[in-house]
Amino acid sequence: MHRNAPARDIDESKVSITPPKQQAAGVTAVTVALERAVEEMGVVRTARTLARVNQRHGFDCPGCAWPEPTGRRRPAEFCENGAKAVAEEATLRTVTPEFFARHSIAELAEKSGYWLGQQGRLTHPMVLRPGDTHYSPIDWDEAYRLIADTLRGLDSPDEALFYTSGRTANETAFVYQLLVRSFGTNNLPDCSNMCHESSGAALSSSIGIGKGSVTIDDFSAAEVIVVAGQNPGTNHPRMLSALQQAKEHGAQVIAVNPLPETGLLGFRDPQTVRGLTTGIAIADDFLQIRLGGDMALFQGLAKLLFEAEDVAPGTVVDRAFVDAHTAGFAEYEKQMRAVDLDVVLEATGLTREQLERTARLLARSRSTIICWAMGLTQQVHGVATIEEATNLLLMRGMIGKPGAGVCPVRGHSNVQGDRTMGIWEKMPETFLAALDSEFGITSPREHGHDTVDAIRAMHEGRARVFLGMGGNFVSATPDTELTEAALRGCALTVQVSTKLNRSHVVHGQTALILPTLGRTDLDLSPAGVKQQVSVEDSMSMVHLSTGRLTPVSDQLRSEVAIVCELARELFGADHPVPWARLRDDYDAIRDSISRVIPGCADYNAKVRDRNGFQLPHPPRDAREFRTSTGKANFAVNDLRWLPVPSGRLILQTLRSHDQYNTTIYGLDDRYRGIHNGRRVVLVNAEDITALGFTEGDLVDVISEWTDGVERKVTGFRLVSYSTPRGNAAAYYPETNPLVPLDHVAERSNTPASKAVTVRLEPHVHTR
Ligand SMILES: Nc1nc2c(c(=O)[nH]1)N[C@H]1C(S)=C(S)[C@@H](COP(=O)(O)OP(=O)(O)OC[C@H]3O[C@@H](n4cnc5c(=O)[nH]c(N)nc54)[C@H](O)[C@@H]3O)O[C@H]1N2
Ligand SMILES: Nc1nc2c(c(=O)[nH]1)N[C@H]1C(S)=C(S)[C@@H](COP(=O)(O)OP(=O)(O)OC[C@H]3O[C@@H](n4cnc5c(=O)[nH]c(N)nc54)[C@H](O)[C@@H]3O)O[C@H]1N2
Ligand SMILES: [Mo]
Repeated sequence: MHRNAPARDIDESKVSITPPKQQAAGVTAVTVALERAVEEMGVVRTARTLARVNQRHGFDCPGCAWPEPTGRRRPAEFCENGAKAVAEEATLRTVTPEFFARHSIAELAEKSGYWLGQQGRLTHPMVLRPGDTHYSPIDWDEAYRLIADTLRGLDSPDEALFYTSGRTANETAFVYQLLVRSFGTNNLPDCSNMCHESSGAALSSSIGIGKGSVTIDDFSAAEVIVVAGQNPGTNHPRMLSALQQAKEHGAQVIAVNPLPETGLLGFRDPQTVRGLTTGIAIADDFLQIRLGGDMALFQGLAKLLFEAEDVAPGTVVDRAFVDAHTAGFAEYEKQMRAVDLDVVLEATGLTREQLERTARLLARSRSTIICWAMGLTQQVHGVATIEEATNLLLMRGMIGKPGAGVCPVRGHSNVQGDRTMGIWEKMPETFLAALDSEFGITSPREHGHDTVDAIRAMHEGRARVFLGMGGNFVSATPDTELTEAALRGCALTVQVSTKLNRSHVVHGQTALILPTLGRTDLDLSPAGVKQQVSVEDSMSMVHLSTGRLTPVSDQLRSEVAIVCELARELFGADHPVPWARLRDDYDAIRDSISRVIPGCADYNAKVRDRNGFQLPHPPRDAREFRTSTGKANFAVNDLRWLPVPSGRLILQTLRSHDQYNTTIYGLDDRYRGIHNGRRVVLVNAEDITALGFTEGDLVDVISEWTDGVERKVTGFRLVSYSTPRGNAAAYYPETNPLVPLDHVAERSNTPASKAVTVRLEPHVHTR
């Protein structure tokens, strides 16, 4: 029924380029989604599976964290890329012990991430002992013993690192952090450290909570929606439906992006018949901004808004809101009035007309939402940029009222929930105290390592055990060469995974692969009772998710089971936490969640509500700001932007339309017109000429950093593309070797993956 996984790896010489697409979704999207699904799962499993995505009794789409509509759900509540995410997980291809016997580690290390991922679902726990050339099968119990023995043998619990990727459901996240804190460390780095950490840092200090303040319904009440640093057509396709509905209610959408992303400029809703035939332009205005120019944009707009207030006093600044609910306004006003618009124009690459037009729109709007994603967060001044976006909303009173607010659009489907459940290296004292009193443990108080610090700790020999709850740490993190050396220096690396990836191949002295159930899989307790998990979306809605597919192997265990069984082995039967009970009945976990996590009282009942329930958000619910001042804080920041050094380019590393982070679904970036390959670098035509190249040339890309280390990726094809002068774009994870570990956002320690200074050199063929 299903095709075999590709036997051959990527042949980049087959790459071809066509003009970028004018419209996203539509018929092609539906076709592509179904083809991909049928190829992986066969017809029957496809039909059964896709019908349950994001439905009330179904499972939460493992694609993105965009919320489900609160009212009537359409029969197909998923998108092309959601379907690909599901197919990737629900595939019938398998990676068995025979596969590992056939392929040595050395051989697998030569394969691309694409090839590894396409081989199928992992079926058995596997071990690689010192000196082994191949992984071999291991019993679950023996695997737990091996991990527990190694952990107990460490000089300090802080020598172990416990990573989490954002697919992990709430119940797993809760027991996982409980295990880690019971063991005695806060070393809980997660994918969020590389993702929306900057949003969390900015929003916590500005409004007292690191989460977005809008709900899905606010989109229909908004007059202006700014979408900055985000490519929803690819990464949050269902957001386009929300934007389209917002437009039907009269909203204006402004796209702020260095690239004219297809979804924002045109969209055909595949879920309506009309959408299949006629498309609409989502963005009413497109500000093609220079990389890193957003802080300047927000400051420039603030200046213009203050000037508009001078012309018509009392119409722009929401005095009542500012006086009642904010702190620091006078200083902010003073600083914004002093902003030099010429610098703003240079930093953004925009025209004065564009700036004024946008300011006029914002000045008139009675309800404004600002949405953003990685284009803003993965910048050295990402935190300050998000604070400026928030300032702009605060001065107009645009928080805590219908149709207005901050909207960081999250990535992984449960990345926000994981944080709520305690996956963070620096959870507050209130949380730790509640956890301790619920379970009779003593959580450590010292903050743990985030992702970047975890890599440093391994590299310097201060950490020796790495456990990954999902994800693909080696490929997702920056500075690939250094990170690989860091992991290879570990005594033990353990990956709890669904699919094969590079983190299984770049390993410590001893390595374990623990295969687990995914979102779509039926999860039965040892007594045969169906278990359900819960997740939180980007807008703080929590609901159940139930997998129904028969797992590809009877050896797979749920993430919760793996955590609880490991804990049992590590802590023994006398431990105060009832690990066996938590494993056997997730309701017991939820009961504890209800007592430990604020806003989760009565969790078991509320999560079973048809639409789930919404977690509290004081600014949204009551214009209450639990910050240091007790008010919303206007942040005051000196302007930062990214001048381009001469003869150099600033490179952003982003996603193609055919990948999920490090999981590569296929080799086409349909919307951008790239086919059959991924090693491309998109550069402005004038820069290609100015740098002495011709479109189609093969180049090496070398990043420049203060440490003088030469970081290089080779054999990339130059593609002429619409991006501001001095800016370039290429796909992650192929370009992660270029991102220096120390090149991070201030105050969030997030790798600045959208701001790498590079030079291009002709690629010399070596054979
Ligand atoms: N299909 C699919 N869905 C996904 C993912 C996936 O890989 N595939 N990943 C998930 C995850 S974990 C995340 S975090 C999200 C990521 O969602 P996005 O943030 O949309 O992902 P990126 O591909 O990194 O795109 C960054 C966008 O910001 C723009 N940009 C870059 N630098 C700047 C800048 O300085 N200023 C401005 N204004 N724009 C800039 C880029 O041109 C691009 O459009 O998607 C989630 N959903
Ligand atoms: N240069 C650059 N680097 C980046 C980014 C960028 O834009 N540019 N983006 C960053 C961002 S936003 C993020 S979120 C990170 C992503 O970092 P990660 O979350 O670590 O990476 P993923 O590629 O999403 O992880 C994929 C792997 O997760 C496993 N998996 C999938 N589903 C499940 C499951 O249900 N359970 C378990 N246990 N395992 C599962 C599979 O084995 C799969 O191979 O990358 C970051 N890195
Ligand atoms: Mo992310």
